[in-house]
Amino acid sequence: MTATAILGLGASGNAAARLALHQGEEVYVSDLRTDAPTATRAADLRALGADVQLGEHDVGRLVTADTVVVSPGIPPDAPVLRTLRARGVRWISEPEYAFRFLHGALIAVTGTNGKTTTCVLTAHLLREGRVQVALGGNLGGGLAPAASELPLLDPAPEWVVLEMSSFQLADIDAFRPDIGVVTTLAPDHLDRYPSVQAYYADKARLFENADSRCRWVLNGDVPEVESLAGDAPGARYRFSLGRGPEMNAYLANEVLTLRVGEKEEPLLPVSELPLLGRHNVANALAAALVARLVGVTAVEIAQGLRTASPLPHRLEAVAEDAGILWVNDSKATNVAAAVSAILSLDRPLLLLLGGKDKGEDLAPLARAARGRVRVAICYGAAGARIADALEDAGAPVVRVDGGLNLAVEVAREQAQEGDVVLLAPACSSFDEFENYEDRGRRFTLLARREAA
Ligand code: UMA
Repeated sequence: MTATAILGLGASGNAAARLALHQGEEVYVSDLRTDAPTATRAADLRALGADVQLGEHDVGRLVTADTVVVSPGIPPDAPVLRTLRARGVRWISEPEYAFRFLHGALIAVTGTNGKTTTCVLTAHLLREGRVQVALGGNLGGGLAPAASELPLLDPAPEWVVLEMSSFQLADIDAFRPDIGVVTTLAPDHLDRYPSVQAYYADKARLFENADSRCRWVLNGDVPEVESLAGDAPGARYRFSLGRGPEMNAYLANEVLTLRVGEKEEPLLPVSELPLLGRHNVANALAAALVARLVGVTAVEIAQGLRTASPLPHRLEAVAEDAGILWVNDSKATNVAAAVSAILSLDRPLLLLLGGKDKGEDLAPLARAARGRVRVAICYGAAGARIADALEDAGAPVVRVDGGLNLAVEVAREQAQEGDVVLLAPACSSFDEFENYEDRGRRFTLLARREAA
């Protein structure tokens, strides 16, 4: 019997364990956590026949396993991975494991920002074209299951749309998408990677097993995306906000337009896209291009784009009160995403910035904030460093010695009719919250004056 060991019992480990059990494998799962939700997941898996250990990892079991599957949240310098590396044990990421059993053609979407919106929109457009599609991977937030749940779907979908983070791409082996998408590229996760290059190198693994049948959908506005693809085989298609008909998806007089073959196919005017923000126009172009490559017609794509709905925590308007609009962009967990949010809204901004510092260069944030942000309210663990950077660049700053609650209180005091109070914190949430969804939910409750 094949022995499969799974490190981590979050959403990834849980799904991988169930898939391995379904394949009739001997399954060992371990997680350092011993809290109640983890214990419940462990009990459920034990009932299905897995051997689950909480509180420590048994290296002996890992070393003898045929396959070791690692959850993406376990950093490469975690003691258990250092030990495995020293013992010459190789491991794979959870989507790589899922890939071995996946039915249906695969669309894999990566990029620093825009992954989730592009994935959800792509699946929506495929459905509009009556293509049977399943969505999964890194999305989280209850939006879609982990990759390993998808091979168990019955009936199997024709197409699978998978969101892939750099942490998941880091440990692939044979993973190869039929259509691979890179939405954007900008520095991120510098709390885990030693350099931006190391982060990009993991992203570049999307192209590692490329062959001539692959099709690549690339952001034509970001030169680093083209560099990432290098000389990978396969056909290339590009989308762009700034360039014209030399692209395959672009804006012609503010109309989203496709040109995959000879013919130009207008889809719909930007003003009719029901999503806030310029970056969402780029995401829509990417998704439309993928859908067209799958065979969905331009008419169906246009119809799908008209009925697209905003995702929670991504430039989501959550309250309007006395002429003040409250916008939750808690998913803006890095500088590039926060900059994109700032540039997307054309009303005076009260911008909430802070959280756990990821060590990013804050200069682009300071540049974007200057002139556009009426007041930047800096809070949480990273608040002081952000406030220093913005002040140095001449942006108006209020320093809050506390967390999100206090920051919202200050925003409420300072907001005037016509303002937007925008949570686009440019940081992860882990200094105060479980995750960005938790932070976004709290902000929403506070904005609506519903918080306890
Ligand atoms: N652990 C150990 N040993 C260690 C270190 C950690 O056992 O030495 C355990 C932890 O206690 C934890 C588990 O390993 O229980 C790690 O779980 P995880 O953090 O990988 O969490 P999952 O629930 O499996 O969620 C992961 C993704 N999380 C991360 O990449 C951090 C989810 O992406 C994803 O939705 C899910 O797999 C399914 O694919 C979230 C995310 O924040 C949304 N992603 C980042 C992002 O988008 O920026 C990359």
